[in-house]
Amino acid sequence: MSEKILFVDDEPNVLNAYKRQFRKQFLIITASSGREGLEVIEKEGPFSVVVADMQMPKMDGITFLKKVQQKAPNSVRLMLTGNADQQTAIEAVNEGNVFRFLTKPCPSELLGKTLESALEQNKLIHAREALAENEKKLREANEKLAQANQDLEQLARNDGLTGIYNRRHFDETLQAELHRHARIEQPLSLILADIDFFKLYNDQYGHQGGDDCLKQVAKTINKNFNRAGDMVARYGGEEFAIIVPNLNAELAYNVADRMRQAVESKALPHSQSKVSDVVTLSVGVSTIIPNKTSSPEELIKQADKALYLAKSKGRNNVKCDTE
Ligand code: GH3
Ligand code: MG
Ligand code: MG
Repeated sequence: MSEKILFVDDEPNVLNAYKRQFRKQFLIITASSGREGLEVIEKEGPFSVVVADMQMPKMDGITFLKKVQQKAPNSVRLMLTGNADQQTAIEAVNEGNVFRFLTKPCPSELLGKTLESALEQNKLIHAREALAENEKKLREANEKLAQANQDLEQLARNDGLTGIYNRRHFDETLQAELHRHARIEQPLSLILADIDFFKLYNDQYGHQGGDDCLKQVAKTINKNFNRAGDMVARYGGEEFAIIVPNLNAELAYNVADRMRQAVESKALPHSQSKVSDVVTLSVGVSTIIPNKTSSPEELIKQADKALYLAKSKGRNNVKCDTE
């Protein structure tokens, strides 16, 4: 399809001359006033190029082209002017309202060449717009990708039910913390917490009830550990593991017992428990100042032993591996 060009001039002879000159190359539409020109743009736009005479009654060429700029900013605007108005025309170009101006009478070859470069300019505008649109799409796609990666990472690190860290992330962190504490020669503690009589809880309140209970307990435990470096994870089933850096055995016992009390104070009813009428935890704590040969298994085994002791000594209590 040929390019659409709008000529606006108050002299019918001039408009006819333009038509004759360019109708083979372009689709030429004409209007005899600024007002009519704006109507044509509304009905038949968009135009690649709009050419206006400067001196027209009622609405002059500059006012008209400024309106075109607002209405259809992608149309490239040209102005034809008599010698007397050159200064105004130059200002219009400098202010960006008009792409080029030509003096009247304009040799047809020059007008033809100027129309061609205006059409090039119009293509450039469209290409730039398409580029910006593509860049926007690319940016949006990148943002989505980054979000998806972040979600994936979180899925890999977090437990689906409770939202706290999962066993995999716990294993990695414990290994790293052991190395770090061997280097700084500081004690590292591992706390294992297990819900008392949870099988009976499930039997009484159903699996969904059990899941809700696990969520509540996980939240309560997580809130209890908020120092930098503390890490709470779901170790499996109804067991939770907490890595606590830089505390001696006595202080580790204290934070573990504070957690046990926090869960008990939450007062989640557990009618079938044999130690309480609310949900309670048995807790085992192990603390070591690791050396280069210390392994996670060692620390876990010690904490597990302490937890077993807590179970056998009546549940709803905290035991250390030193006992
Ligand atoms: P103890 O006081 O000695 O710890 O007894 P317990 O009943 O808590 O321990 P046991 O290991 O016998 O049972 C644990 C129960 O936890 C059994 C299992 O069905 C339940 N469980 C494990 N994972 C989930 C879970 O994701 N959701 C629910 N609802 N229950 C779970
Ligand atoms: Mg258990
Ligand atoms: Mg249990």
